[in-house]
Parts: sequence; C-alpha cells; structure tokens
Amino acid sequence: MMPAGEPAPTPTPSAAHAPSRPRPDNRWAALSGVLSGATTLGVASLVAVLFGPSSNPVVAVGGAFVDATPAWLKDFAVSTFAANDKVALFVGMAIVVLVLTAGIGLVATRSLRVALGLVVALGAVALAAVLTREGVGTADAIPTLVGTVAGMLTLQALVVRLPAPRSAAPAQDGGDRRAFLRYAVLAGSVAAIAAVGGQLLGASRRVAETARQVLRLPVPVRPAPALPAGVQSATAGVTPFVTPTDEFYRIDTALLIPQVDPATWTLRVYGMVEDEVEITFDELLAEDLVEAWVTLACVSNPVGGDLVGNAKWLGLPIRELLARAKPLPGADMVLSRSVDGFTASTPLEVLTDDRDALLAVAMNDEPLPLSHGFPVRMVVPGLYGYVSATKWVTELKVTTFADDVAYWTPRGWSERGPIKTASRIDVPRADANLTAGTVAVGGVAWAQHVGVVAVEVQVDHGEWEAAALADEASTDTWRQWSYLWEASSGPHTLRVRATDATGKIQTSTEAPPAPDGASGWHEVTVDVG
Ligand SMILES: Nc1nc2c(c(=O)[nH]1)N[C@H]1C(S)=C(S)[C@@H](COP(=O)(O)O)O[C@H]1N2
Ligand SMILES: [Mo]
Repeated sequence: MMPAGEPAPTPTPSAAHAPSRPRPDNRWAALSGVLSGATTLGVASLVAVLFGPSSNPVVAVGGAFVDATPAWLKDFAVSTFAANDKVALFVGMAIVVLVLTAGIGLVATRSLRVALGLVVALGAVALAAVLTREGVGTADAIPTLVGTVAGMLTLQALVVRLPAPRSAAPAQDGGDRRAFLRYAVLAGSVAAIAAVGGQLLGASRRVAETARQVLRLPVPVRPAPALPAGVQSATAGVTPFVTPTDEFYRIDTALLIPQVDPATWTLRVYGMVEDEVEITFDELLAEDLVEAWVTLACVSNPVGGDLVGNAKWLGLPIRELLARAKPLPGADMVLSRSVDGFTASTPLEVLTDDRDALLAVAMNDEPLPLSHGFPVRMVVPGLYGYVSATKWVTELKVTTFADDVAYWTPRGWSERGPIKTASRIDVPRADANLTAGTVAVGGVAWAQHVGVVAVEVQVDHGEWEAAALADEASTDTWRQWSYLWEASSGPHTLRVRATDATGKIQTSTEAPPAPDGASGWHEVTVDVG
C-alpha cells in the first residue's frame, strides 16, 4: 500500500529520457566495465576453491602467458624484476584487464548487447586457457563460466543505471547518480569479498594439499599380509579386490572438503577417562603403525549397490590410545568428532577388542586424500561408516550411549550400525543379453570381521548351488566368488546369498537402508538368446 499523501513515483530515469537520453558520462561507463571484470575474476576465484587452483582463470591465463612468453621477454622480466617476475606478470595482466574491461564499459554505452558479447568472448579466451592446461577436467570450466555470468549481470545492472553527465540533466543528476553508485559499491564489494575469500580458502587448501604431497609415510611395524594369489574372482569383470583410491566411494556431509593442516592437527581423547590423552600428527606418525585390509561399507548402500570399497589402511590401533587414557567403568561408547562437526557413536568394546580399528593416515600406500579424511580418519572393521569411519577426526570422547548422540542418530538412523552380511552379483549385469551355454557369473560378498564361508547362486527359484570362493585376504574384507552357469534360452533371474563364518545365512528379509542398513538377496534378470 502506498502511504496517503506520498507523491506517485517518478518514472525511472532511463524510461523518462528514452529515446533521446544523452550519452552517459564515460568515466562511469568505464568504471562499470572494470567492476564487471572484477566481479568476474573475484567470483571465479571463489568458485575455483572448490575445483582447485588450475580451475582459476587468473592462474590459467597467467600460466598460459608464461608458457607463451618468448625467451627474451622472460629473460628481460627475470633480470628486471628478479624474484618479483610473478608479481610483474600479475601487474601486467591487471593492466591489460583494466584496459579491456574499461573499453567494454565504453562500448556498453552504445550497445549493451555488443558489450555483453565482448564479455563472453573474454570469458571464452579464459576458458580456453583453463581447459588447455595440463591435467584439467571438464568441471574445471565451472569457475570461469560462473564468473563470466556474474560479470555479465554486473555489467547490465550498472549500465542501465549509468547517470547522465551533470550538464545534460541537472534535475535528475543527484538521484540518478546515487542509484548507480549504490550498485557500483555493491559490485565492488562482491568482487572484493569473493576475491579475498577465494584467496583465504585457496591458501588453506594449498597448505593441506602441500603437506599431503610432502608427507613421507612411516614404515609399518606390522605390514599388511600379502594378498593370496587367488583373491580375485575367476570371473572377468568382477569389481577389483582392491578398490583404486580415486574410485573409492565418498560419502560425507561436507560441502567444502575440510582443509586440515597436519602441523596444527591434534587428537584429544577425553571424557570418561582416567587420563586425558592428546597426540600431534608427528607423534602419531612416530607410533607403531600397522597395516590392514578393511572393506568399508555405507549404511545407505542399497542391496546390490556400490557404496562399498576395499583398501589397505595404515594407522595406529585405537585401542592403544584408549589403553593410555584408561576408560572409566560405565563408559560404553566413543563419540568421535571431525573438524567439521560430524560425529559418530562407536561402541567402546569394538575399539578396545583385538580388531584393527585404526586411526588411519594412509590408504593404499598413499597419504589419505583430502576427501577421504586427510590427515587422519577412523576405520573400524565390521561397522558401517556412519558410526565409525570419522574423517578429519580430532576428538574421541569416551562416554555412554545414554549421554551422547551422534550426527545421524536424531536423523532417523540407528545409534549402532554393525554391517549386515551382504552379497552382490557384478557379472552379468542386470538386463544383459547373453548367449545360451556356459555363462560366468561372479561378484563379491562381505561379512566384515566375521568372514564369508559360502556363497550360493540360485537360478529362477531353483536349487541353491555353491559358488566357488576366491581366496580370503582377511575376515575384514569382502570375498569374491564365481559360478559357471549353463544358461538356456529365455529370460532368467539370478539370485545370490552368502553364509558367514558363524554359519548364518544372509537374510532374505528385505529392508531399506534406513535405519540400520539394507537387507535382502541381490538378484539380476538377464535375457539369454
Ligand atoms: N567427518 C565425516 N566423516 C565421515 C562422514 C561424514 O559425513 N563426515 N561420513 C561417514 C560415512 S556415512 C561413511 S559411509 C564413510 C565414507 O568414507 P569415504 O568417503 O572415505 O568412503 O565416512 C564416514 N565418515
Ligand atoms: Mo555412510
């Protein structure tokens, strides 16, 4: 509602002056162009934090420029600016950007469309620089694209509000200019905050990534047992026994991967303990570290799903630290906490028995990737990740299930999460078209910390037939299997079930992942021609 007595709003200046509006002041026009360029680069740098330095168009264009610089100019730069040659490069680039974007601002006073086209063209050049750098993926295009769009929106928002020169429209001048300046200040602030934010976040990323690169892993006092020769299924196409780290599933609540500098990392064991224990990363590396093969599984994995992976982990058994802290009688849970606030509730007894529940620093002979918990995470054989596998872990609170709840517990998941025995058919794939005759069937089965002693396959509700088991690496890992099936023409359903080392057959009862893990037999339907 318009308050009574208030004059009707005056038409916007641009509408009032069209079509005979005088050409706006060139200085404001140039400023608009520069601010839109600054917004492009600031926003792109901020978004680039998510994708890594090589996705930052400023870095990419600078790099491309260095590569393209003729030797004489490089020598000149190095001899003239010495160690400041990089600074000189960026100052030079800044001048070029200033001139180009100011020019675009001037063009915009004649044709906004042409000016926006020029912004797109500059964005395309930057994009070409990014995508032709070594080791970049398609996703690395995103920061430049987002930045270019932000720059176009800024240019448009400013140019339509350009104030007329003082002499041309004395009456409108004040209000006109104030509106423009408000937007200009806004655009400048967005650009500055994004650029500074990008720098700060990028710097922490570099600290963690650099620390990871230079980390030398200690030699384990107890290396992982050599894998038996027959650990892989005889059936071609079954998931590799060791999951390559870059194919290992990733599940966490982190929007931005936590950047933890190992130089400042500590782990504190506190709560219901006789003695609090605190350990630094260097101290952890100096401990007696052991290696273990452990298959990690996510509670959200549906029957037949692939949120499960197997790796070699290097770390300190958590029971060693707990023994030093001496839990008090009555304690029954350890609440582990990550730097980003995630928590998991692990039964105390699982962390004090003789299994390889580790504070892990390495995965498949490499320091943990940042996304898998660098510098330190937990790995606990037999429990789903959400109640045990805390990444970026910094605190272990010895407590009780009665007193403390973990992140997922109030969100509809069980406070305890032992892994359910499961089996999966990898080959043939669902809906495969096969030829009649001998068909190789194969897959994986797991019952962590208990072990799998049998896998059976059933065709079309017939008899359960024993599959051949591959060698077992450890009861904490999955076990592969294979089965030769004499397939006749027609549609068929293959079903699989495992038996654990206690003699218990995997349940046929179907359950969804929530609240404590999916169950039921995996089946695939195929067509035999
Ligand atoms: N800090 C933190 N740790 C976490 C999680 C998380 O959200 N945050 N998710 C857990 C869950 S649900 C699983 S299944 C495993 C997955 O580990 P991965 O991403 O290394 O495969 O990490 C666990 N550790
Ligand atoms: Mo999970």
